[in-house]
Amino acid sequence: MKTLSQYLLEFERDNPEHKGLRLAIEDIAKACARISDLVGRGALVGIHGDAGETNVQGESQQQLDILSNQIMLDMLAWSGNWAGLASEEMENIYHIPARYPKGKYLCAFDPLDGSANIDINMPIGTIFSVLPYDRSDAPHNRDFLRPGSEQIAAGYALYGACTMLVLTLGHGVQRFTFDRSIGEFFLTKENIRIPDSASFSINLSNYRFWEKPMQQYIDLCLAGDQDELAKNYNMRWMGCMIADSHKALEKGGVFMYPADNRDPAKPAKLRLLYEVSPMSYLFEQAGGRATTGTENILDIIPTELHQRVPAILGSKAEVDYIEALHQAALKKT
Ligand code: P6P
Repeated sequence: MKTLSQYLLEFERDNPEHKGLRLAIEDIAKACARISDLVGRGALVGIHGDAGETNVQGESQQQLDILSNQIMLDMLAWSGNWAGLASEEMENIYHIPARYPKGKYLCAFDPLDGSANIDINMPIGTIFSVLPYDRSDAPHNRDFLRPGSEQIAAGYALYGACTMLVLTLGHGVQRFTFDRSIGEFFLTKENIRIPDSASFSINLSNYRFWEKPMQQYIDLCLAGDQDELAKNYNMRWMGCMIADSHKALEKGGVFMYPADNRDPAKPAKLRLLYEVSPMSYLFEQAGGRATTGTENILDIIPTELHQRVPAILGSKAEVDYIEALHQAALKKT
């Protein structure tokens, strides 16, 4: 089996315009391997539980949130591959210290997605987005506010029974599996194409807060209406966007965290720059689609680092159908 390093080297030979991307991705893979090791040891090394602090999102931080964020900063800052970093855990971007050379890429990441799962040994992950940066002066927050269509790489690590790294460099989606015994990621699935499937991931307990089209779609899925939607639907909700999305990517279906009206200040939960945008890039590279319900995710220009958007990601046919319900509702207004 091909290692991640071999895959990246061959990619670089075939795409010389992306020279440098190989080493940048290897920085991220090494960081994910370190996070995977901590996740695998959990309470044995005292990393479970609350850190007693809240992040810029106003969410209480788990110890592993802080540790994972620090590992990402430590593994990317010194390498000379990066011009700046943005994290869910930090209000503003992280500037590469003056003692280190600067690179030509920006990375936006959620170092530990699914924090509520940490202490109960359920799936968690790290998700990242890579943008090109061609200036020599230091970046500002605004340099990260680019549409997802400008990403040149995106991916996630999924810390489950095994650790997987799912990656796109704009040439399809590849899945790598971590071999702990030798510390290498091996290519275990090439060119993932998202199958069509009657499966959805959503937190049903929020039903009463959704907009009508989303309620309408779920009603149809649950009614088993063989005329309108001739499929018998299955459902999952793992409480980790990376895990639920990974299921949809490999087995088909749709991951949804739709708009809801619980908190007028937060009409959506998931963050665009380092959660929904990288995942959308992966889904589109795998032949799927990604929409807010009314807008293609990859077309959205972020207005601020931690902007939240509704997310409907999955098999093209299913996402098209859901979007049509939203468009029809718009026409009635
Ligand atoms: P809820 C994890 O906190 C997260 O940001 C996503 O990974 C996950 O899909 C979602 O929130 C879970 O949200 O409201 O079901 O707890």
